Amino acid sequence: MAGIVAAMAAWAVSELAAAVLDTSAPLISVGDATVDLSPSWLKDAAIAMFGVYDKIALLVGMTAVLLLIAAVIGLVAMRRRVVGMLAVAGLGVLGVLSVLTRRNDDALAVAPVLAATITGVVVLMLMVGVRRRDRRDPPVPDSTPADGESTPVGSASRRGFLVTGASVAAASAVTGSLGLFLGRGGSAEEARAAMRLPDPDFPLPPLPDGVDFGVRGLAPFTTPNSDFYRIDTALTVPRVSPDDWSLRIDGMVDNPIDLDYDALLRLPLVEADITMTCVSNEIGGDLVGNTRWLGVRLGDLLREAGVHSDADQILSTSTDGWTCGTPAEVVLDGRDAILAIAMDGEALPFRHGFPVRMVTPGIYGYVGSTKWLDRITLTRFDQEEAYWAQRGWAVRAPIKTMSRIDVPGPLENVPSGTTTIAGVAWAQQRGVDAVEISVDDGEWTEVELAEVPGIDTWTQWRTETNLTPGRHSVRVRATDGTGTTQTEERVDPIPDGASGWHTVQVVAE
Ligand SMILES: Nc1nc2c(c(=O)[nH]1)N[C@H]1C(S)=C(S)[C@@H](COP(=O)(O)O)O[C@H]1N2
Ligand SMILES: [Mo]
Repeated sequence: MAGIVAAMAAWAVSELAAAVLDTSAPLISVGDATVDLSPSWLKDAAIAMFGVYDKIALLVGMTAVLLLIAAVIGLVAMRRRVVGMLAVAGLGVLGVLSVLTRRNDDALAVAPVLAATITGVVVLMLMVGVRRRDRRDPPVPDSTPADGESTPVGSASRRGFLVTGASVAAASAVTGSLGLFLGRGGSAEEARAAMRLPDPDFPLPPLPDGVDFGVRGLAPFTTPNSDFYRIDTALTVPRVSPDDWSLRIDGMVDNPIDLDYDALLRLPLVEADITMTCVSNEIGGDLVGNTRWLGVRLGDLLREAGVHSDADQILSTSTDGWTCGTPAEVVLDGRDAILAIAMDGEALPFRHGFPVRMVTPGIYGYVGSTKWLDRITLTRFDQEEAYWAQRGWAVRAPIKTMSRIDVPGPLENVPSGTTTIAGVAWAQQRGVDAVEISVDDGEWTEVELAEVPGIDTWTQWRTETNLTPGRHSVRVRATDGTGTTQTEERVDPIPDGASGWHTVQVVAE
């Protein structure tokens, strides 16, 4: 109990210190460092087991482990005070190290760890001291033998210890909650809520009427922001206020650029319809979403900065330290690579990168779509490696042509006779020219395609087919704007995206 109470107090003080100093809470930094240091197989297993709850699972597991360590340190400290204190100091050093590896640009982030360590030592000494006093001067019990040696360690003799422990725990709960409340990023929330989106200087025409078949169960052409998939390494969603946001573009450029949020909004604002896709998306998976983005063309900014001809990588960093390597030629080739401030007519949600993120059409998210953008440095692939490149993923990763069956769902029962089959297909930067389906390995037949606003979005497709009663398999494949048909060869997402044809089994009755 001494150890656990000391850990609670240390946590509470660290949260409050982090909130007051406006830096990151040590628990989160330690969690982030744990994620970074974990081998890929462990991360994959955690994602497979906990799905979108993987971050919560990590925090719960980490807290349990820390409390266990704290309890052991408490027990040790009761016998050997110095050893207990040294153990707490050791944890402090580990904390400082993990904070430094995560927030090397923010020396203040060390302060909450130091505050937590000192608090841990003080509370532990206090608890040990009280326990020793309880033992030395046991209250004289009236119903137990008066023989000191055989006095059972009863509740009365623990009173001082229990009262102190409960008080510290209660104070910690209040302090910690206050810290969490203050550190919630309230100013960023208010700023986002109060924001009025500027009108685009170069608006797109409204979406064509025919982009959406409106088939039930088929992914809508525009993914609502609330349904947009989220993939990132951030344990807590960064909450950066536009007032605190600025971007530096430096490295291999003639004129480094510093830009705050207002200056960004004064640049020409464009709209772009772009379907974003995660490289981890499995065949038939839903780590893909489409929307209309609002932002500033990154290529124009880079031309203003004057990119050196031998710089081939745009290394972007997010406020939480994640890095992304984008091929310079991709952003400079004229496509709609943008610094986005809004999606689907709304300021970016915090989960999707508020206040500013990159969106680069045609390449997977991990190589072109940095959220919570902080810095852009022009460099070379042979000099610097970004986060996922360090972990074995490809450096250049154009999105592969892919098609998916949404209707009917897997193993869904459908009425026999005429049945609707529908889905989406994407081949960003090339466009989708045709989609075909094959029932029970029969002939490929072309299906109807919905309209699209450009080559960077997915395309809905549908057809009616006749199914006899019984079980059937339906496959789909797309052909992109260059005339190349999606490959049948099944490969896993790592290192540069899954390929293969999506097949669903359906039962007609
Ligand atoms: N800061 C930051 N940006 C990031 C990531 C990240 O981990 N951190 N993940 C990338 C990946 S892998 C993808 S697929 C897209 C997903 O963007 P979304 O969560 O808005 O859908 O964000 C990219 N941008
Ligand atoms: Mo991704």
